[in-house]
This record gives sequence, structure tokens and C-alpha cells, in this order.
Amino acid sequence: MSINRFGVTMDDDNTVDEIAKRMERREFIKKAGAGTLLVALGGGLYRIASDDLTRKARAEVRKDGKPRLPPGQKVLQSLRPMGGQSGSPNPKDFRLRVYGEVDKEFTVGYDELFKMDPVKERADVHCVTGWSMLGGLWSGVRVSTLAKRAGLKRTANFVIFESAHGYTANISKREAMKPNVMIVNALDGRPFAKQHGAPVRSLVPDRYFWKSAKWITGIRFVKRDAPGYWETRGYHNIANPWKEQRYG
Ligand SMILES: Nc1nc2c(c(=O)[nH]1)N[C@H]1C(S)=C(S)[C@@H](COP(=O)(O)O)O[C@H]1N2
Ligand SMILES: [Mo]
Repeated sequence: MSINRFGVTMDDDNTVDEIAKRMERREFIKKAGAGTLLVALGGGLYRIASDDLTRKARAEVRKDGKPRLPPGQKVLQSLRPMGGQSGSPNPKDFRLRVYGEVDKEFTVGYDELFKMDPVKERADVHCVTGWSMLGGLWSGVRVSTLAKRAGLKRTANFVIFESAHGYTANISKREAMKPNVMIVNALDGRPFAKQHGAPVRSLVPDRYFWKSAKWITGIRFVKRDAPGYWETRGYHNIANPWKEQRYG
């Protein structure tokens, strides 16, 4: 790495690793600018470029054997707000209806939902526009936990996430039952900002990020697939980033 008074440019992936290891992610991110990150370490101020993180991620392999970074993606240090028509960010207004192909549908408020079986998962997310955010710590409840409580019927084949103002996103039941698919209320220990889906969004890490519905209001289990907002506007129905399933 090359050092100057105010920063370090990483030519060495080990240095990025070392800094990441020594710091909580929350601390690690002192300032996320346009593709750069300033971190304080041992009295020095370090600059890590997005390119360095992208290069580092490209060399990594996940536990499931997939490359850490799907093809055509570049790493950003925080979520980029991608818009959408927001619902109320107030937890008091929040209700989640879990229904469809289940034995006992139910509706829960915010407190009850996050008391159910709260878990934290580290997960990477990948936006179809080409950015990824890696290693976020997501807090919430697994969709599989909600399915169990509702008494999921064998006739359910797909899951539709429903959000404020009619936004929907569909995934297969098989994908939805994976432990990293959750209904989340916090990232890195902090509640979401309104623009990122406050108070609650879904999280489907291994599909392009449009499947992670912000301002969620319902989970509907269905027999037959029902392509959602983006899936009916030219985007791929499955949206697997490792297969670059961007467009339908
Ligand atoms: N309700 C709702 N959820 C949504 C969207 C939306 O428009 N409305 N946009 C999707 C898209 S296209 C992306 S890339 C991610 C962006 O999430 P972010 O704004 O927190 O980065 O949210 C997804 N969830
Ligand atoms: Mo998106």
C-alpha cells in the first residue's frame, strides 16, 4: 500500500482484511462517500476505494462455492437509496399479514413480530443496476419461522411479498425457506431509514435486490406464481445474480 499524510491507497488486499477484522463494521464505516471509505486505525486515517473492496471480494469464495461477488457487480460500502413509493415508517402503523396457502393465517404488529424468534444474519445484497453491499448484519425473523407459525400447506409453491401502494415481489417457496430469507427491521444494529423501507422490509440476499420488498405489509403463500412489480416490467422472474438473470 502507498501511504501519504491523510490516507492509504490499498494495493494490498491483506490490509483491507486486517482493517475489517479489527473493527466492527459500524466503526469501520466512518464515512461512505462516492465509492470511498475513510477509516481511522491506529491514529491514522485510511482511505479505501470501492475498487479495492471489489477486487478483494472478487478473490473470495462463499461457503456454498459461489464467488462472493456475482458477475458484473461492484462493491459499495452502504445501501444506495433506489426509490419507491414509501409506506408509513412508524412501527405503530405496521401490520404484517401472513396468509394464502396456510392453515391459520395471522396478522402481527411490530413488537409481536420481532419477539417471535429474532435472528441476525450476515448477508450480501446485489442490486441489478450493478452495485453490491457486502457483509451487512441484518436483524429480523426468518420467513420460514412465519411459515411454520401459519401452518404452511403443501399446496404452497411460491411466496409473494406485498408492500405499500401495491408493490409486490415473488420468489419460489424453496428460496423463501432458506435461513437467510427474512423479514428485517435493522441493518448493522440500526433501524432502517424511511427510504430503505422503514420500519420493515423483506430480505432475499441471493436474488437481485428488487426481491427485497421495502415497506412490507404482507406475505402471501400461493399455488401459482404471480410475477411482481419489476417482473412484469421486463426483469427476470427468478433474478439469480450468479446467473446474471437481470432481464426476462
Ligand atoms: N416497496 C418497494 N420495495 C422495493 C422497491 C420499491 O420500489 N418499492 N424497489 C426495489 C429495488 S428495485 C431495489 S434495488 C431495492 C433497493 O433498496 P434500497 O433503496 O434500500 O437500496 O429495494 C427494492 N424494494
Ligand atoms: Mo433495483
